[in-house]
Order: sequence, then C-alpha cells, then structure tokens
Amino acid sequence: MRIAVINPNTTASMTASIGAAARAAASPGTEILAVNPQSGPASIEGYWDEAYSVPGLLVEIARAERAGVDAHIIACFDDTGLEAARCAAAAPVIGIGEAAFHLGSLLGHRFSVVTTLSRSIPAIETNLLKYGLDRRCARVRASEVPVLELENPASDAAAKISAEIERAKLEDHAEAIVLGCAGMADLAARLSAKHGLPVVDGVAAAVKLAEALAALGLRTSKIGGYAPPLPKAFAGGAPEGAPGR
Ligand code: 5HY
Repeated sequence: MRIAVINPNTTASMTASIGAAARAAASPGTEILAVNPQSGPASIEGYWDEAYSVPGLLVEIARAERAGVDAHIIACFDDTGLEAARCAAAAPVIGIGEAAFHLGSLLGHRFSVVTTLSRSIPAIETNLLKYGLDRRCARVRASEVPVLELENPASDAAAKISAEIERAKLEDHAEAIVLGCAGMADLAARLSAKHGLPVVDGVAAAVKLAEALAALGLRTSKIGGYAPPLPKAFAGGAPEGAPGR
C-alpha cells in the first residue's frame, strides 16, 4: 500500500519530520511518500497562507494520483484544500484535522484542541462545525507558538503546548487532547504520558484511517460534490492536474 503524505507548506525539514511520524505510525508494508509543493508559503498560519498553498497542494495530489497511490493525506491541521483535493483524486483523501477530531471523539466525552497561533483558531472551529464534531470539542486553544518554531529544538514550544494542555484539563474539563499542527506530531506520546490523558496526533490518525479505507477498497464518491472537475477554458494556462493536463 502506498500513501502520499502532502505537507502543503514549502518547508522541506517539516515535510521530513511529518514523513518520519507517518512512517512510525504506518503498518509494515505501507510505503509513505512525503512531499511538499515547490511554490507557496513556508508555513500556514491563517486564511491567506491557506489560500496560496492550495494550488501547489493540488499539483502534488495530481502527481501522486499519476503515481498510483492508494490514499492521500493532507498534512496541515486546517485540512487545506481538502474538498478540492477530493474532486481531483480517485483515491481517498484524509485531512489530519478531520482524522484527529474523529479519533479524539472516540477517546473521551470531549476533547480540546491545542494549536499554534490564535489566528489559526477560526479555521479550525469552522472545520469542526462543517464536520459536525463541534459538540465533541470543548475548546480550540492556541499555544502562541509559530509553526516553524516547532522545528527549533531550542525553542520552548513543548513547554508552552504542555502548559496549554494543563489549562485545557482544568478549565475545559478536556478528557482528551488533539494537537493542532502537523509539526507537533513527535510530541504526542511524551505529552500524553506527562498529562495522563490521550493526546492525538493528526498525522498518525490520518495514516491509520487511510490504511483502513485503502484496505477496505473504499474510494471517494464521485456522484456528487467530489465529482471530477469539468473540462473548460482556463485563462492564464491550466495548472498541472487540470482536466486534459
Ligand atoms: C499545520 N500550519 O499543520 C498548520 C497549523 C496551523 O503550516 N501546518 C502549517 O497553525 O494552522
């Protein structure tokens, strides 16, 4: 089984750590292809970054489809471009946010999310509503750690995230925690042991759900909203992956 893990930002070192987390979660025999676009923002923190990372993401989805992968994972907690990717791909597409929310809701009455910057909270809350999982989430919190600071071993990122988890337990009565950034993947086990509750990493959650769908031979429905894009004129030159390209 081959799974494409696409980090929609353009920071290759972050793609490498996401790939390592995905391989650590994958079953024997599952090959992980970890990639990122060649154009777009170095990190995604808010709606503007998200919008400019989608075209590069869709090019990587098209390339992974041509490579014949069994599933795609969007390794950005905002589930960047998820719906468009599901239109472009026949193989299932899993967003790490949606995957983590589903697993979090299986582990406690309510979970809290701990993400990076406050500006990322509205997009995450909107996704919870869209997925119908808002009632299972006590609160979306920000650790105020910029995404790329997670890559810096000298930063106090882990301490800030840990402190926010403690506040989520006390103030939200959270029974589980969902880590709100792909760059936090390597912190889950350590934070779970420290705080005595389940801590869900979206990358690992998405790998297991992608494997389950692929093993069951289940693929995205093409009879409705995720139908392939229709061929049409495209001013400025159609992007790689567009119908006919
Ligand atoms: C992520 N940004 O998982 C999101 C997290 C965020 O570049 N990878 C990013 O802050 O929205």
